[in-house]
Amino acid sequence: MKIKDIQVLKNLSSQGNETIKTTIFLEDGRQESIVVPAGISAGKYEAKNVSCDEAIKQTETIKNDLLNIDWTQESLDTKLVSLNLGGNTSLAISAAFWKINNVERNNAKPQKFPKLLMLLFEGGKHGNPNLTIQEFMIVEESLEKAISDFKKMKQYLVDQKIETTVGAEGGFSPLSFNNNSVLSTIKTIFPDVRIALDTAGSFRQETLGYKELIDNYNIFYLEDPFSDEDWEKWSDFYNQFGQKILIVGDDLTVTSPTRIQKALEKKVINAVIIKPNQNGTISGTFEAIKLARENELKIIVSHRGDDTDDDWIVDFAVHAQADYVKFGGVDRGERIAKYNRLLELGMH
Ligand code: 2PG
Ligand code: MG
Repeated sequence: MKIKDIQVLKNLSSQGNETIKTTIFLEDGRQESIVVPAGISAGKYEAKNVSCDEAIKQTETIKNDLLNIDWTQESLDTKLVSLNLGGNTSLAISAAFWKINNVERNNAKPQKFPKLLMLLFEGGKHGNPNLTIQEFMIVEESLEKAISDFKKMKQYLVDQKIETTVGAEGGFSPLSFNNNSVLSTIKTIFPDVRIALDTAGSFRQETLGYKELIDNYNIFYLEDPFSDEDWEKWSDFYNQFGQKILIVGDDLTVTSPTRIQKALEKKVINAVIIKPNQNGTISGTFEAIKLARENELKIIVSHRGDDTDDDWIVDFAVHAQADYVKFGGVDRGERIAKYNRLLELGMH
């Protein structure tokens, strides 16, 4: 596929930050755009982003190197890596190119529904910091049920006159709640539901440790229970709970084959978050997925805290046959965009 032109513009993300919208025009007349998301609680080993202005400058500077060459995804991505660009600059080009062949707007076929991690409450850097756990999610088998459960929780908060803000990813974030009140509320409303938590590597729980949490609540998934350097704690935790729950690397593994390999060697995870912008190219992201699959890790494809209206991550998740997806609560336009795309793909 030969690229005829690349355009790059400034866009705003869901947090009002500047990001890039990159459009690729092929010689055969096809074109696709991508608006790049960013993390709020980004891991320190992620591909490094550059400022929006710098990403625009980088794109303009290198684009002539990319024109009129017959690229495959792999050859384009290899070239992008060799150019040493910001993660946002390179992912935008790589993902826009990927979209051209892989995002079908009009004739999308019904697809298998990945299990959905529906976000109910959020705290940490995403919401009310009294909630030291960043994300409280429940596992759902259908979008319809997930939406109805989200609304049920909303109704409960309204009925109880609990004032709440909306967190960065569309979850509830009541100022009067702490981790315990969230978990007991979820348990009261959904006694049998399986709960997934992302502590984003910085769990501070006054009264309960992880063991009590797992025993008292129906926790089946813990993402980043420790920081990305605490290998020993991860390892002890895996030895204790690895047979019982999903132990998920996100900031630990940053969609990097090298970091995933290290986590496998140290035997600390049985599941992994996949976020293309942590890696910087689509081929690099698929390499991470391949390594994860070969080692029987569950795959969770995820949006970002500072996301955009772009919905291509849904197509990516379906294409990657993710076991689970994380697209936030049923609130805020950039999250609804993902759920609308699931609907368009016939996944109800
Ligand atoms: C996470 C993500 C998405 P952020 O930690 O899993 O929920 O948050 O993009 O802010 O890193
Ligand atoms: Mg995370």
